[in-house]
Order: sequence, then C-alpha cells, then structure tokens
Amino acid sequence: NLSHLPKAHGHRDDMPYCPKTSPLIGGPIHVSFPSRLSLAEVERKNPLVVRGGRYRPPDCVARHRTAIIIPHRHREHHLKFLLYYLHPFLQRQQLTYGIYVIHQAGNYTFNRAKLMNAGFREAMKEEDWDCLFFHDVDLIPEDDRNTYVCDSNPKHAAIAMDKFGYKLPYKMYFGGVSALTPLHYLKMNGFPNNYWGWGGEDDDIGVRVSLAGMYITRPSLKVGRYKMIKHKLDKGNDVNPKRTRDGRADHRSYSHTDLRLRLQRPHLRLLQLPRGTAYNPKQGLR
Ligand code: UD2
Ligand code: MN
Repeated sequence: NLSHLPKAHGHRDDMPYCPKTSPLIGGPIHVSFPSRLSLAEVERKNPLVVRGGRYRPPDCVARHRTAIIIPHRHREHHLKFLLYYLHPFLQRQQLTYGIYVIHQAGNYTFNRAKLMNAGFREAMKEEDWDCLFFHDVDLIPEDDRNTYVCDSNPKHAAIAMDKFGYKLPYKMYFGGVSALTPLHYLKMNGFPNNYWGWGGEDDDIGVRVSLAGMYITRPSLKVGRYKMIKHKLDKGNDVNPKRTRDGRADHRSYSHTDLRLRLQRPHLRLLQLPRGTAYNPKQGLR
C-alpha cells in the first residue's frame, strides 16, 4: 500500500497498469564515472524520487514492486555512482521501487550477508515488496533489459561482469546481484549470519537455494552485464579464513554435492510452509 506516499504529478486513481514491456527501455548503457558527480546532481536528475529513495511511475500503475538492498560501509564514492545509474534504470523499467542502503556501523569486521538479512527485515516492515534485489554497491548494470523483477525461482542477475570477462565464473555462483521474493527468502531461511569478512557467504546462499528445493535463474549473458567499479579489499573486510568449512579456498571446483558438505551451517533449518501460504511480514523471522 503506497497510499501514504505523495501522489505523483498527474496521478489518477483510474490509471492503467504500465505496459508489460516498458517502452522506455533502451538496451545497452554506456557506463563511465564522471569525476565531478555529486549526490546533489543525482537528486536534481531524479525529481520524482521521494524521501526514502522511493519512486513510482507517474502515469501508470507499476506491475512490480521491488526493493533494492545495498550492504554498505565506507563506499560513499561507489554509492554515488550506483544511485546515478540505478534510479534512471529502474524508472525506465516503470517499477515501483525503494532503495535501502544498509550501513554497518563501527569498525568491526564486515558482514555482508547479515546486513542483507537486516535489510530484508527492515524493507518488509515498511512495505509489502514483491521482490528484493540484493545489490553490491560497486556493480553498475550495463543494459536496462535486465529487469529488476523476480522470477518464479531465485534469480542471479549479475551473470556477466567485466571482472570475470563477462562470463559466469562457475555454475553455482550467486554473488554480486541476486533477487528473491519474500517467499523464496523464507523457504531458504534467509542468509547465513556467521560469515565475517570477505568471501563464502555468496556460495552458502547459492547452496541454500538448492537445499530449499529451488534453482537459480539468470538473465542472458547479453543482458545481465555489469561493470564493477575497481577497488581493493576494504579495511575491516579481510578474507575470511572460514569462508569454507575447512578453511580451504578451492570450493569453486567442488561439485554441487560436495558443496553441500562444506556448508558452514549444514544444520540449517528450513521453514516448512504449507502450499499457498502467503508471507506475512508482520510475523517476521526468528
Ligand atoms: C565479491 C562478490 C560479492 C561478495 C564478495 C564476498 C562480485 C562482484 N561480488 O565481491 O557479492 O560475495 O565477493 O564477500 O564478485 N562492502 C562495503 N564496505 C566494505 C566491504 C564490503 O560496502 O568495507 C559491500 C559492498 O556493497 C561491496 C560488497 O560488500 O560491493 C562486496 O564486497 P567487495 O566489493 O569488497 O568484494 P568483491 O568485489 O570481491
Ligand atoms: Mn566489489
């Protein structure tokens, strides 16, 4: 229910649904990083975005409502570029959306997956989102046909990144940008909270998807393209020696079955939801 939001200019209650495919989509996006860009400029260019990073199309009712969850600390410079590209990108897709920057306070070791759990919880408290995109702050989508809408199964959107030569690095890869419905998230019992520092949490999440009886969908290589803003490993995000259960870094070559054995939380509990159960955000998660 977005009725508490100010009505967009020209809003009428009898507005039609937006078309199934947005006429504003243009395909490939040229991504560069202008050195003098400011947040004020981003704000000026997106006059219809309201407080909380929220938007809905002014002249049609969106078919999809998507929350973007961005784990964040000390990356203001990257965030500025992401917002610069992401707001117009989502608007061209005629989505109702909200962008949530989930900031880790203090200097303790970074924990990306835990931040995403917090983001899910906070976003669902605010709004009945039908899709959540978990989004690295430094990944800029390069084609707006990569629609930020959920599939019937968990979606890995960042299939083709410049840093991996625009190829999927390995089949079970689930890092960068991924999309779940609230029901997907509940079925896999959310994300692990115990990966401190860099690495492993994305693979754990990928394994949870399959343990919950779901599979990973992806856009095509042509469309799921991203540029990663170049960076070094952050302070406070050292490589996690426990990113695989036995602390070895060769999990990328494991088969699916082996990966199962190497989960940090092999005891993960799956929520059993009866068929057709609707997720009630007020109940929250334990
Ligand atoms: C890869 C994955 C990422 C994650 C990570 C391992 C890609 C493109 N992404 O990212 O999804 O699985 O490996 O943990 O391969 N962050 C901060 N501040 C910090 C540290 C991290 O904001 O101090 C956030 C930020 O959103 C960043 C993300 O965490 O994009 C992943 O961290 P990274 O960019 O340092 O790691 P990277 O590029 O190897
Ligand atoms: Mn990165």
